[in-house]
Amino acid sequence: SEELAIKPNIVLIYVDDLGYADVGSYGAIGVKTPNIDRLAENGLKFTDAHSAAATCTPSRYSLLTGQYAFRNKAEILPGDAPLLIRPGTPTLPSMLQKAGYKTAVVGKWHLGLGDGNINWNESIKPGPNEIGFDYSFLIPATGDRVPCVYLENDMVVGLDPNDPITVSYKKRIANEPTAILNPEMVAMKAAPDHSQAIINGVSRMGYMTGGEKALWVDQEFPMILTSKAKTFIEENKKNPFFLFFSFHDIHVPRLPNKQFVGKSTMGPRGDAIAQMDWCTGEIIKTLKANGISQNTLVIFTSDNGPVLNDGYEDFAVEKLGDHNPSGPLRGGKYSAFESGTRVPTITYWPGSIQPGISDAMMSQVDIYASIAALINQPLLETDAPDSRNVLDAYLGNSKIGRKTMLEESFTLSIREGDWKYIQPLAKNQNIPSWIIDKKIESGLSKKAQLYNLSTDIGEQNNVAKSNPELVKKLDAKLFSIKQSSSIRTKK
Ligand code: NG6
Ligand code: CA
Repeated sequence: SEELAIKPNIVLIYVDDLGYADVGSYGAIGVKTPNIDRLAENGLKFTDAHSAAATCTPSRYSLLTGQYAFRNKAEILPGDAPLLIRPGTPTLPSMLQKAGYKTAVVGKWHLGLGDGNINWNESIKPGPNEIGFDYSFLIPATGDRVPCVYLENDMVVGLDPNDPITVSYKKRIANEPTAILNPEMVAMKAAPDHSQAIINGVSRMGYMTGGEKALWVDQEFPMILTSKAKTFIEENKKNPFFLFFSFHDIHVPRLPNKQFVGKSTMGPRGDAIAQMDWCTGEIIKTLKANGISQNTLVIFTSDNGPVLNDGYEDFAVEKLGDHNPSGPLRGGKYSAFESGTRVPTITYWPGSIQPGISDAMMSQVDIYASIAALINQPLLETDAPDSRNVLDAYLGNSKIGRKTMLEESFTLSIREGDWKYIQPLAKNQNIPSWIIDKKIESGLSKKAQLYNLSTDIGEQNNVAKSNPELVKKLDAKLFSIKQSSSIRTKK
């Protein structure tokens, strides 16, 4: 009907830590991703589309608020952090609710919950329901952080009141074992910073006791999360809906279901990609089976670039073979280089998006304003202040996305066309020691960096010295973005 055509369903498939070349259609070698490849073949595949930041929390913050993460000092959060997006903040799902959509988030959250000092045994508010989601089924933070329980709306799922949950990121709670004290209890060795609570034989960050019956089984994530997503789609097929399907894959700890073990040549990291591909296929199948594919815009993307060893010995490095998660790009998760934020991105909408490839420069911070434009939902000046309407590029009607684009990492970078400027660290700002320990190509430096991506996509030749005027200009542009008041209409 007419109304359905104006308000398509929106399914945002958000993978965790998926690198630019980690799927077949972007050059993967060690794993097959037939479902995602089919999306790319029948949809629009972007070659220069970015998450807003090189880590999870800042990226998701920007995606959901249309505001740069640095404006709210968004950083990777511990598992008991308060809700970062405060109730009353305009969000992508609350904008969609105003337009009559039913909204849901299923999967990894990692944006904090409550107001601090969470009691996991009671109703936990505020959470996603207070910032625009009608329904939520969550992994509260990450798989490597306690608490290891699902949260459905405001309550832990399956909690036994006689076995209350206690969580602490400061100290051991009782005399429970830890991965440091009892290494024999964990199958997969973890780094010291990941060696506190042992839950399901897996070492985690933070301490947790109780909630025995409510504990998740990591290997069941694909089935449980996919089935919650399917149910939401089926229940809402008659009205416009927004589903934020937020994978835990391929984040650590990588513990794929046995049906995916050995599906790649790369061990757990590759098998987790195969598992993620399967789940993606299930979502697409569900849309088809319910006769709503032609009426649903699917956006497939990732929250930041790839990482191999991220706290667990799962042989991601040893089993890589010829597979290069970043393809031609330099860096990865945490990095200011392109692979920190340039991620696989596909828009798929049978009948409405023509299959093809787009080189438009895109940032996820713009999804908010672009979707508002798609459904004709007016925004106030103060809504989604950093988000721009680049709908034509998302739909393939224009080859131009952003002219200037910010990339956030532990510093800020700015792209203008093929030029990329990475801001030097401040005098008193040091590279985090774990970045150095892990030998991550962070792109952080006390020196200004300028790269010409048209001839140097791998960011090998810093041409800042020979282009002082351009450096000055881009630095000034960055400064003006930082200073600008948060008003969307000011460009
Ligand atoms: C880092 C963790 C890393 C991972 C990441 C979150 C250390 C040294 N590293 O702080 O293991 O959990 O946070 O990943 O603690 S993200 O994709 O959610 O941003
Ligand atoms: Ca991530």
